Amino acid sequence: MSETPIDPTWLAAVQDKLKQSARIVALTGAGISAESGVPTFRGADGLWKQYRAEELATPQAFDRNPDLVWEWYNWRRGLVAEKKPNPGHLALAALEKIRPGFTLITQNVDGLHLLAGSHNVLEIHGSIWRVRCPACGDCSEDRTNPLPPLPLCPKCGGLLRPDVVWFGESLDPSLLETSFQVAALTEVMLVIGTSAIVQPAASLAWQAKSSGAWVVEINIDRTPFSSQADAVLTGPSGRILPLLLDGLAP
Ligand code: BV8
Ligand code: ZN
Repeated sequence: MSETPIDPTWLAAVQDKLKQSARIVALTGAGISAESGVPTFRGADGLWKQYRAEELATPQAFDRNPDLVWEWYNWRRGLVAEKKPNPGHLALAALEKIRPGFTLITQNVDGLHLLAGSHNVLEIHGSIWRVRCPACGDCSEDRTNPLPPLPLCPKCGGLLRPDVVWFGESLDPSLLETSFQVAALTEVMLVIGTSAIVQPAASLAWQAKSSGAWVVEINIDRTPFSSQADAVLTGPSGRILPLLLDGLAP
């Protein structure tokens, strides 16, 4: 596929801004994992292609048909288990090493940022690798692949669920509060690979912008946030993020 050139002027402008900034936040969505082979939600190969979010990623769907919901999560866990972080994930892990004031907020549940070596990560939609027992509250990482069709809690025998945030469920209040705080205080926010549709995550970009941060959108496409961004770098994040880091490396 011929690569569309990244606009060098804007690339240099973003590199300069990152050089001058101590407090940087990245907000990532499914697009940053696309080059690792993880399907996005709304893309052509999207996870919702043959399903609709309402049928699967909601508490009602789980109550109604836990077998189908667990079948979908087991399929996703199997798919993600073979995937590796791509240069975009690795660039953000490198950024954390050279900028202690860097915070990574991700909507993704695939765990690829942690696998890439990022530590200061706010997984605001949870993790597909954790399971939680609604009956007794037990919550742990479990990479068994696949899990039984209806996995049961080792502590109380209750039906486990994926430790992710479903549509219609509130996000973890402390994670959300921290996310909005860092968004309000950051000098630069990189909004990477998200369609900026899902709330309240998408509002973090607007929060940063309205608090005076310089906001950069990195995406292969336009989004509802594009017109708000101070800079838009159009292209795959796996190509753009390493270029941004090149300019920053000490
Ligand atoms: C909440 C975990 C309070 C699960 C996810 C009506 C009733 C109830 C709620 C609502 C409602 N209307 C609106 C809402 C709020 C709702 C919402 O936002 N709905 C949307 C659809 C409008 N939000 C909620 O329900 C949230 N909770 O509001 O609680 C509440 C409580 C009760 C009642 C009402 C409100 C919970 C939202 C969390 C849902 N869980 N994931 C799981 O994964 O199984 S969301 C899911 O979508 C993922 O986390 C994903 O990250 C997220 C967002 O999608 P994106 O990451 O942006 O991915 P997408 O595919 O959309 O876009 C990919 C982008 O990447 C594209 O722009 C593409 O161009 C780009 N791209 C592709 N390749 C590349 C690339 N960019 C760069 N490089 C590339 N190579
Ligand atoms: Zn239990």
